[in-house]
Amino acid sequence: MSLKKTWWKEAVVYQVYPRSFNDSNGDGIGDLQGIIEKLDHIKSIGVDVIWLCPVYKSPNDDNGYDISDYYDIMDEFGSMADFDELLDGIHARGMKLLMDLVVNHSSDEHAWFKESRSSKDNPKRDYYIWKEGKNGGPPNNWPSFFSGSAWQYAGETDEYYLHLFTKKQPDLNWENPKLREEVYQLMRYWLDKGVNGFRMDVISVISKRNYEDTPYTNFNDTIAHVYANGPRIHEFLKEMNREVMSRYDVMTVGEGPGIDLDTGLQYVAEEARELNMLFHFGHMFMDHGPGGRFDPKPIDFVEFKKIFRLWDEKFQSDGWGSIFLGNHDFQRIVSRFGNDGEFWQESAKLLCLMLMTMRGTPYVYQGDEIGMTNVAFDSIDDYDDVEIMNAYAEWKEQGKNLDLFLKHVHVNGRDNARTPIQWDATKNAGFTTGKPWLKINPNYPEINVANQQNAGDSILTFYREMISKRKANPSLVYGNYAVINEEHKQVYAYWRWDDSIKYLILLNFSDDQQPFEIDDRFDTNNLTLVIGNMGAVQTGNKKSFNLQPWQAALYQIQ
Ligand code: TEU
Ligand code: CA
Repeated sequence: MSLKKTWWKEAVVYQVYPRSFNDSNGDGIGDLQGIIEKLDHIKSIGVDVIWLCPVYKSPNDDNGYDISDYYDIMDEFGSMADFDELLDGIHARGMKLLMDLVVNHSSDEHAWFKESRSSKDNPKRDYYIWKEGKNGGPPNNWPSFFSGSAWQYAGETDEYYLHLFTKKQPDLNWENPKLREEVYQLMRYWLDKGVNGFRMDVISVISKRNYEDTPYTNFNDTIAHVYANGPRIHEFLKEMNREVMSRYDVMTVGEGPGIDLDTGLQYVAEEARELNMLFHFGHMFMDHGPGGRFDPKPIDFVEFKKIFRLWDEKFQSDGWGSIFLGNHDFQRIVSRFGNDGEFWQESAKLLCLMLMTMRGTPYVYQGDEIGMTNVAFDSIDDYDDVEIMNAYAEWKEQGKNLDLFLKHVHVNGRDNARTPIQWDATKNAGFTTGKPWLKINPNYPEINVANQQNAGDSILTFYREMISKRKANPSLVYGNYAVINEEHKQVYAYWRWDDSIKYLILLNFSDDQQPFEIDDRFDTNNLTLVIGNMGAVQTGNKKSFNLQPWQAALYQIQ
């Protein structure tokens, strides 16, 4: 049993990527008034918290993850008055708001960086990380997450600055106490406005090690052992908690590339007084080969289940987990982990039932509640994501096969999750009256909110029903977890239980019928189907089941 009960453990979170959510003024870009128009839709799903991706002023080199003013709203998204109206609208509906805190780096157009780069001795120089080059090149061999070197030469002072992401995202220097105080001040500003917490962007990499070359060729190893979990990370997060979070009733979730089972608990243990929970990436990077996202390898389903078990074991008596399968950085869940063709509806519902029956706070990414799928644009020119475009340029420069690259983008590119939300079957899926900033998935006439809104068997209806079941059964939140026959290659089955109630969850992650034998942890002679995506599972006797393709069921054991 997890220890203390609290609101953010019992919450279901809905992630909004504003640029693609809803456009209210016809400029083709989603905005804050557009979100306000759709708050009743979000509320209708039954979620408690909205995680809002960055809305601060930004040149949008990385769609808002490059912030040029932490105290103002991006022009394309509206004004601070719009933000205040949005926050009031969220609170008026009994929901809470998490902002996206991006403080590993700022934009190179931030006033701090403009001053910092101008000379070697200005007060803001050490807000960023500057090093002399070596042998006519960058200070070391660190690669950027977004292709190329993690260093950019700046002629004004004949030095290089560090940017783990794009060259327009210079890393902030957390060794500098003045910079840290700037961050705490901006955090207080938003919390004093009534914001209820933060999702903290790549928080695992804010403490840098020495600047030795990375010895690793596999990028994930460089992330884990060179960039993440640096020497002062816990000191910084404890200071941030002491100076800011401890003074508010807030929820914090740290995005933690490179955080693994050996390091995870240090960030979220109750006594650590750092963060409430984490996004780890064990299951999200497992199909990334040595070269990262565009060097894909198949998902190992047994490994997928093992990762969930190991993390659940890690947090079973301390700390807390997040449960997510997708977000704005990964392809659509029904395309990645389900079957977005023949079994689109069944598999979308199966993934929902999994998200809502695990121990940890579940996160729903915008559009997954209607089963939005990957998209396959014909040309690289139809794509926007800087990670895609930088990698494309690198493949081109290296003379690699660009048709193959486009195929990888169709499968793994982040823009799969960034096509505009499909509200209805009218022009531009009801997202905008203008030209959408990114093309809309051509399947919007078939997949949209309007035609699922009142359909009893729709994915949207299933999300609403499933989330209400989770909220009505706190044992699904705090109860124990034990996987059944983890080695089975197609079925994911597990028990959830506490002193008062026991559940059996059966998920057939395959296109074929699957006979499945459960273990005898509990007596299953008297099962009640709580919810399923296609009615009750056929059963030979009370221990052997015959699961239809993509069948999902939550049973209560009487
Ligand atoms: O993501 C960091 C991150 O880990 C992912 O970007 C992922 O590692 C990357 O796509 C490589 O495959 C956060 C934000 O979620 C992302 O949108 C930003 O681009 C990034 O940080 C920089 O702020
Ligand atoms: Ca707009």
